[in-house]
Amino acid sequence: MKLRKLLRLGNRIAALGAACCLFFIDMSAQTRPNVVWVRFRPGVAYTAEAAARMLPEGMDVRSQLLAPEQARAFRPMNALATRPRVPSALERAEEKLCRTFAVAFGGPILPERMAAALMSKQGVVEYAEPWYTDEMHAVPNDPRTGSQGYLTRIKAFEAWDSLQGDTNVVIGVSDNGVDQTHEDLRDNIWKNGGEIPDNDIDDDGNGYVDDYIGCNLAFSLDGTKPGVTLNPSQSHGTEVAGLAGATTNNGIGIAGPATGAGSSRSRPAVPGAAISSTAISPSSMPASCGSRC
Ligand SMILES: [Ca+2]
Ligand SMILES: [Ca+2]
Ligand SMILES: [Ca+2]
Repeated sequence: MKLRKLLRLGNRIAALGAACCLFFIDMSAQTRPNVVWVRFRPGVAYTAEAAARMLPEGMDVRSQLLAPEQARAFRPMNALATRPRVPSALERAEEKLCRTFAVAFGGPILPERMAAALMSKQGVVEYAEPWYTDEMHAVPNDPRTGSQGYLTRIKAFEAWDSLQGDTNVVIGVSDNGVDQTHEDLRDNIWKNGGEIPDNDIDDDGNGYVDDYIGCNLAFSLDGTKPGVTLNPSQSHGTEVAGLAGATTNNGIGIAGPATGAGSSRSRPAVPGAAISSTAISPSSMPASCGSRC
């Protein structure tokens, strides 16, 4: 085996080992979420525009296996030909590819179920099936991951194969406070080790009093104190913090792109960014409103 090949294999094994620390690696056939393959019946659709007209509302054509202008089957016939030419095996295969499309859809619908629904349109659909892939991807065990379509769009699964966060990264969320007790956030909340909480002193001299778990810049508006960033309601700040840094692979709720499974500085360091909250508006109103008022 050549050296370059060996190095590539070594890197792959190392990545697999690192990924296994946090994620279950599924190397069996997977289905890509929110996308299915659809092959229309002959003559129904050979362009993305024609395919889109045949699809239910809310479905979008993402790609076509083969464009007709690239297929022999669609080259202009010889004007001097006296009788129809029998398509070759290659042309027959190309014709099928030209009416096959990857189709995206939204919502928490399993690809298998969407494919079955499309198969019921037997008049126009020849077959529909999930996009199976045997690629190796890190798959967290958080039960609501399947409803996080944006993870696919930002290629989070592919990224997690190579990198699962950095304990040196702290994500700042400037909003209306965060519920730091939330079961999917509490292990990823960053704590400022240089600050003593609730003593009305800026211990680390960074200009902010009691910023042990984030910083409250709106305390004078909501009658709290500078160090109080807890917003126990299901607030906008909590949602934003979860989208960025929910604890990943803890079997609870959603997965955060930054991963993290207990990366607050009071715990042993493991991959994943931590969350620090800066309340810039009273807890009773969203940050956007606070900035306008
Ligand atoms: Ca401080
Ligand atoms: Ca203090
Ligand atoms: Ca989670």
